[in-house]
Amino acid sequence: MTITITAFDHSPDGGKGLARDTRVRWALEEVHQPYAVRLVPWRAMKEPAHLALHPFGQIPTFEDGQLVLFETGAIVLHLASHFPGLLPADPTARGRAISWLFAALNTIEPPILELSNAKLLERDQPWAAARLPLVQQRVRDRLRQLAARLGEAEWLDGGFSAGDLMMVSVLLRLRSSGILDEFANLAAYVARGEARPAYQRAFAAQLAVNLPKAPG
Ligand code: GTB
Repeated sequence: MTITITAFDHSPDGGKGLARDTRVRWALEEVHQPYAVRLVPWRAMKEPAHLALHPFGQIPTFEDGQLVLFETGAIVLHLASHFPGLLPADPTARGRAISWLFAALNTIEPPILELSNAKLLERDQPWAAARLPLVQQRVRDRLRQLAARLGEAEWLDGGFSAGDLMMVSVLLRLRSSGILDEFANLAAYVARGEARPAYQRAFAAQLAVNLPKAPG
């Protein structure tokens, strides 16, 4: 049975790899599982066929036979639990890696999303300029803590894990803000993640979908 995921047919980022199918593609590449991609136009995301797979009408989804998953955390954890390569065998190390996976999604990603919202969705509000520094500060506070924990280590806890995959994916969203580069060890950590062959394959695959088409 071929694993099938869904992705935007046109990502709003034009192929920068920031839409969340990239992290799922990356996990699939790390565990060497072939997959198919069904591209979903914006309109179709809110129609019954897609809502049956994803209650919130979002991408990505994951199908493997009868199993249908949504939420990138659940998808990456599922892959990491079923195939070798993304979680250590030792139960305590495995638990810590899973903690980092959740930390990426529940502690680091929320303020980063707030920053995106403040810059894009809320920029025309009369209070937008006053609020932005507060939101930026919340991101910096979390990054300072994360940078202190990472120190000069290569990955967050021993070898590369699903926790690093998710943390790097989340931090990538910050690059255009310049805030990531204020933390040299985090910027280097993200670059190490991007340099992994599995990430490169995932990035190239999403870019192939989103590259502007030549006229004619
Ligand atoms: N918590 C869910 C998960 O982790 O799976 C969040 C899924 C999600 O937000 N999906 C987005 C979506 O489907 C696409 S990735 N949005 C449509 C909708 O909600 O109606 C978010 C995203 C979109 C675009 C960029 N970008 O252009 O830079 C980055 C991230």
